[in-house]
Amino acid sequence: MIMEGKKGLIIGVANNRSIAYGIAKACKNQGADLILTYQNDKLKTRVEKVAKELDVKNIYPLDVSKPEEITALKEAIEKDYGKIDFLVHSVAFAPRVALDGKFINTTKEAFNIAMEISVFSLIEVVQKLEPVLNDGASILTLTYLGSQRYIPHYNVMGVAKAALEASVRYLAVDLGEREIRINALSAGPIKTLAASGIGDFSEILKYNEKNSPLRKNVTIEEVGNSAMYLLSDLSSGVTAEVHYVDSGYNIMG
Ligand code: 0WD
Repeated sequence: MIMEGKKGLIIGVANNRSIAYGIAKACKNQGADLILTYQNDKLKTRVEKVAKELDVKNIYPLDVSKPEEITALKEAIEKDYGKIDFLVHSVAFAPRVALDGKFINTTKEAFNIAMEISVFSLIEVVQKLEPVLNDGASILTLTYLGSQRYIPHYNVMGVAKAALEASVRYLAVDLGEREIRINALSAGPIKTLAASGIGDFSEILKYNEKNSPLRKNVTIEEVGNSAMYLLSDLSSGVTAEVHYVDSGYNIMG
């Protein structure tokens, strides 16, 4: 059991199609003790269901745009668990209008929201939760190839993911002092709630399936297993990395 004895917080489960759910399940199957959060009351029942299935004792409210909720979460973890060994940030958001049409029309408001929820949230969560992370802990965030290349409709989210990947590199140096690692997992396209906001998403899925070396799309189980490797001691020499789990699509010209 690779995750036996490890406690971890997973942020970003919206339902049982979420990438974060795939990661939670993989970690649970290998013996991890999990803590989950829910963004708001609307999503609470779904997260409760997942918590029951994965034998999770506590779920906590966390809207990453509310600093007081991040602080409250840190205090709750400290009280209920002491320290934790891994942390998953699987959260992103941009206003729907910004994920269709032309990038050139991005408004300052959409830009700021995308950067706040999808990038700054990682920095703030790590900043505020660092005291409850054990030395040698592992942090993982989720990114997408749209950070490196033009992907139709991904627009402002591509810019946000580029900033997210750069943030991982800068955080890695600060956290490395305590042997805490941080990596990004770049997943291929998967049909989730968040993905449904991206224009022509089903076309992207079909194109990737046809054109990736493995000729298939990845599943949340595959992403979950690779994520578990990055969260476990098996990857103790890996930090500041962007790891592609995309059927190899990123190498195609
Ligand atoms: O193809 C995909 N689905 C890919 C997703 C390919 C590559 C990367 N990713 C990334 C996303 O950009 C995101 O960072 O994976 C991460 C997880 O996304 P997901 O699993 O595709 O989507 P979903 O199941 O919707 O989970 C994302 C959740 C939100 O769901 P909705 O759809 O309701 O926004 O992020 C959470 C929320 O639960 N979230 C927040 N959590 C706390 N505070 C906030 C917030 N303010 N905003 C969104």
